Amino acid sequence: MMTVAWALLAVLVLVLVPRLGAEEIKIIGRDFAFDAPATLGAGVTTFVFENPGIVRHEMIIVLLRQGVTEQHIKDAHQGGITMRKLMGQFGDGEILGILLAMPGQSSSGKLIVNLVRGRTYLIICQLEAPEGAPRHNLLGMYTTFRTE
Ligand SMILES: [Cu+2]
Repeated sequence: MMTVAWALLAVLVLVLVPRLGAEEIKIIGRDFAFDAPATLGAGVTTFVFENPGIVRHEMIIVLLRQGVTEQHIKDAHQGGITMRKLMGQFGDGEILGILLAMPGQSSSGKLIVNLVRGRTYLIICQLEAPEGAPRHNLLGMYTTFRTE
């Protein structure tokens, strides 16, 4: 009887575990732009981050408030907005997470986000590398994606 129970448990683990963050999405952070899908499915999603560039990059994921579009974000960047102001004006809550990657490497960690259907998310790098240079988002290192 115990053997049957363990066998059932093993089957459950095999069936259920891959569903946790099953959808793995690779985001590429270049000097200075992101390659990311324009739309993603809702649900638990695992993000990995790859940096083929020559400077260090990050990818921060932010849920945007309802009604905020990529154009709002573009316009804000034209005005040289800071990350703090960007979050205050357009963010829905805190940042969802962050991954960092050294030049020519992938992030050592992954980020699991439960994406909500019908929303817009921002991916942004606001690092200042090399030091004293403009922050990467002001050089174009941001993008948005929609969920469906
Ligand atoms: Cu960057």
